[in-house]
Amino acid sequence: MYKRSDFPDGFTFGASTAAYQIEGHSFGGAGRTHWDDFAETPGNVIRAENGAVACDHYHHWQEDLDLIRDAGFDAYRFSASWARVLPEGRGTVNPEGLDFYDRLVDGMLERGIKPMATLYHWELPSALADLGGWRNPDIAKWFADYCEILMDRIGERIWKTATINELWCVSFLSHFLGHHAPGVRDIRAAARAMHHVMLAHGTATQALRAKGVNQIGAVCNFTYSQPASRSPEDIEAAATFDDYYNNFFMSGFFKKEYPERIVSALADHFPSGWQDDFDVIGTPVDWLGVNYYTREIIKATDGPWPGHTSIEGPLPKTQMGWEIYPEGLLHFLRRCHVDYTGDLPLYVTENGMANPDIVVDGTVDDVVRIDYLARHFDAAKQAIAEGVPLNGYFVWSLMDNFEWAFGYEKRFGLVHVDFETLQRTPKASYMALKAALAS
Ligand code: IFM
Repeated sequence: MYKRSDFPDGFTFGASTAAYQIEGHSFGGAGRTHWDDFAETPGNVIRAENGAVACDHYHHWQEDLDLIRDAGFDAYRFSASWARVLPEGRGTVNPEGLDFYDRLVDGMLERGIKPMATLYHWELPSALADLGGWRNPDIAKWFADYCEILMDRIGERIWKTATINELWCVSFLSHFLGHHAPGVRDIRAAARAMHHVMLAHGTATQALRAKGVNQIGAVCNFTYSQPASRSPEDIEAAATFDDYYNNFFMSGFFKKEYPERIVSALADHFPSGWQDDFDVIGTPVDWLGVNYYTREIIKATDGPWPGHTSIEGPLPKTQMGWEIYPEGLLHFLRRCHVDYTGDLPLYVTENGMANPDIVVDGTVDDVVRIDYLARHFDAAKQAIAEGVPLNGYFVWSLMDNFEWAFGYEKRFGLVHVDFETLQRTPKASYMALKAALAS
């Protein structure tokens, strides 16, 4: 079993959540978001569920911060909702929204919890979606303006700030695969969103630095790309997946270029002048967040780019159907360090699993999650032993929440949430982590 003393002194343990997934977006004057629109459109989200109430963290935040403190976590990675701060995305500020984040940050500090803020975790204000959202180049400026407004209020008390969570999901998953809001399936929209999300990250980073905000990071999600066979076709297909999923964003940030395979596939669809934006995109960051869950088995197919499909793998799977593959975490920690970030501090900003947890006699026996985390902690320890500057680890998630297109069905929490009564019940994995962090 893992314990805190297995990790270097000062290693930061934390839990992660995101605004739309927990807060209850119908409270406190928040504006409509493209996730509300997406969820209201039949077929997009299981049972057409949305984030209107979620865990009602908006009213339960003190209880939730107590759970973080009582587990012994050092830090809490939360996100702020753009539409809560600026209901129309620009213009008039919602004072209740800023007050909420103000209270939340103070609540963390009072409990000795370091606040790690994410500035965008997917709830784009609908008013900006109406203008093209991530397809519109002006989004870089809109995003930077919102970041400045929020950070003017809370920035001085924030331990570390991430700009945009999981740029692949914001762009490719949402505009090419259409699985997330706005649910677009269009190669040109995807290419534009992929570039604009990079530009928005860089523009906001520069604006915040100019205001004296320090410790700004980028957070990317990584999925290990495993060719389905040794055939040259499958190997090339897996390399393409690896490039548009894992390398595109890292290469933009840290090498100021996009991978050649992606440029040749998407160059006709990138916005004009994209080659001139890399000095902004590559604005230095202070740390990198690595979100890691699984691998995919990639098989080449006939047909248009990217010319592959994912097939089912042989390993045990989580409730999401995702294979449990901790070796992938070690792989990406090594790869980030060696290929991209050098001595830059790394954090695992998300890792965890969904499980169909139920409460029996007041407890939740999620032993599979205890094992999942132990195996991924081992991968992290191995990376540290090899010299990777990994400084912290955040479990996804503190509590069960709105799992996007899967609604409330998939439970990722260390804490069980009854979505009828909103009762929180710490699971066995929470208790195990609490014991580990105390030892
Ligand atoms: O719930 C999500 C989170 O919002 C972003 N990273 C992956 C998690 C699990 O799917």
